[in-house]
Amino acid sequence: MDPPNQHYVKKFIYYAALGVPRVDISSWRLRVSGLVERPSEFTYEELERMIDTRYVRGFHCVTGWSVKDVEWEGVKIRRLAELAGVSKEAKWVLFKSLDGYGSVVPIEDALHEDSVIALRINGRRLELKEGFPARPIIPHLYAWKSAKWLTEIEFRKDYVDGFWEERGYHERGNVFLEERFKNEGMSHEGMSRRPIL
Ligand SMILES: Nc1nc2c(c(=O)[nH]1)N[C@H]1C(S)=C(S)[C@@H](COP(=O)(O)O)O[C@H]1N2
Ligand SMILES: [Mo]
Repeated sequence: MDPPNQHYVKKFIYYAALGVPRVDISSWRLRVSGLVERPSEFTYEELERMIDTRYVRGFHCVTGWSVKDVEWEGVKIRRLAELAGVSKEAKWVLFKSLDGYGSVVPIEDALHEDSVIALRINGRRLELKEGFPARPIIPHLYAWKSAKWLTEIEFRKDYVDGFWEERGYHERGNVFLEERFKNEGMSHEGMSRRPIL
């Protein structure tokens, strides 16, 4: 199903609103924190061994461009949540990145069976500009929710803005419901400026 008011482009437009960080994969960890019984962390190798999901989906930037048929491989967020023992109190998930970027999604969206921490795209590891080592992919939400260079998944009771939510973008961002902004009448100027390639 094609989402409303998006147009397909051949290639990704790479964004790095806070710059491309330097990644040292031997010290990198993915932490699972917040309202969990067992705060946890995973190395890149551990996550690679845990890959349990592969699918092909469209990728949709809220500014209107989409890429058709991207193949993703990753670990279900639901599984990481279960391993950490997420509390029933948790209502929101905050994704935090090495560069200081963050995004927030409702817990139901994060625990959807297609919601993964993606390590691989189109049959290979993510490249640095693509968010290596890991980024959340929730195919039915706009792509700003997919925080590149992810380091932490925080389960929370209360809502908090991430980078773009603070700048007026929607709390959930469902592509098919066109949840672009918290309020109408915003422009995409900030997000469209300065793609890295
Ligand atoms: N860390 C970080 N993650 C980010 C962004 C960013 O600027 N920094 N941009 C977001 C936006 S607006 C989109 S559309 C997608 C773009 O993914 P791409 O750069 O792989 O094309 O990444 C999202 N994740
Ligand atoms: Mo975007």
